[in-house]
Amino acid sequence: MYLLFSTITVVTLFLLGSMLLGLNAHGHASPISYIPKPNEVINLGNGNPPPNTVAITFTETPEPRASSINVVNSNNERIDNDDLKVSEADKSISISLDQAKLIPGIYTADWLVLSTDDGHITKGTYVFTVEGESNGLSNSPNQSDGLMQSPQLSGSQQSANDNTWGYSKNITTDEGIDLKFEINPYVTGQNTFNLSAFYTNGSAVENIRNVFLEFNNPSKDLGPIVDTMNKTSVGNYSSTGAFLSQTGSWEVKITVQRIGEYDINQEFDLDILDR
Ligand SMILES: [Cu+2]
Repeated sequence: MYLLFSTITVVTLFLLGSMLLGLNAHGHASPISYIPKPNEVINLGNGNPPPNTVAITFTETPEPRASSINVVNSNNERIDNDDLKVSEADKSISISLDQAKLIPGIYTADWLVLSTDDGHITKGTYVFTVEGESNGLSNSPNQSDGLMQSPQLSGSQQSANDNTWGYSKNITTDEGIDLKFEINPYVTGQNTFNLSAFYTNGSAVENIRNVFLEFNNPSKDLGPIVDTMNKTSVGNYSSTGAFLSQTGSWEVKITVQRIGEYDINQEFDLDILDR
């Protein structure tokens, strides 16, 4: 009896362990490809057609009744045709876009899928940009006609040059690391983000594995939009993208992943004005 009991216990524990390992080992329905791509800039001026769908392919099959894509313009107006299609064979979901509404601008795609394989929900947000001179509504960063007089500059904001407003924030962590974070220009649309990490004695933080940015705009139900910054030199990271796709209050989260030490996490809010 005792032997039988322990055999059953061992088998049960083994099965339980395998299930737990199995659940941990796979990544739910994770996106593996996107059309358009995250952060893609589609230039109509080069003869490219505007995108007619947003399509995302996953590692697992999405459940049609519990999956969605929403595509909004920078005024938070939906520009898709609310005709979600799920291809179980391709493990993909897609939605068509209203071509009449696809003027040059920044578009945010918000998706949610329920995996039929394990019942887990995953969701995410990404941004793409349509550029073109055809109708004078371009949001191209090179155009200056959308930029107005100086907004009320507060503490950490500063004027970067005649055409753009920059944002700069300095944070010193408890362990004596100075983080300097900059956004240029400091308006909606394509921005350059820079982060430097130096010890207060002036030497660069060398053991950085990755720097991630995460953006959320809860009042407009956007995000998390995540980005991995590129290393430009020791201690210096940069990335470009239209992550701040709409005006309003955004939560920014910076994660500096280090080799052999804890992550550095910083969170703060931004108020983004229109370009
Ligand atoms: Cu899962």
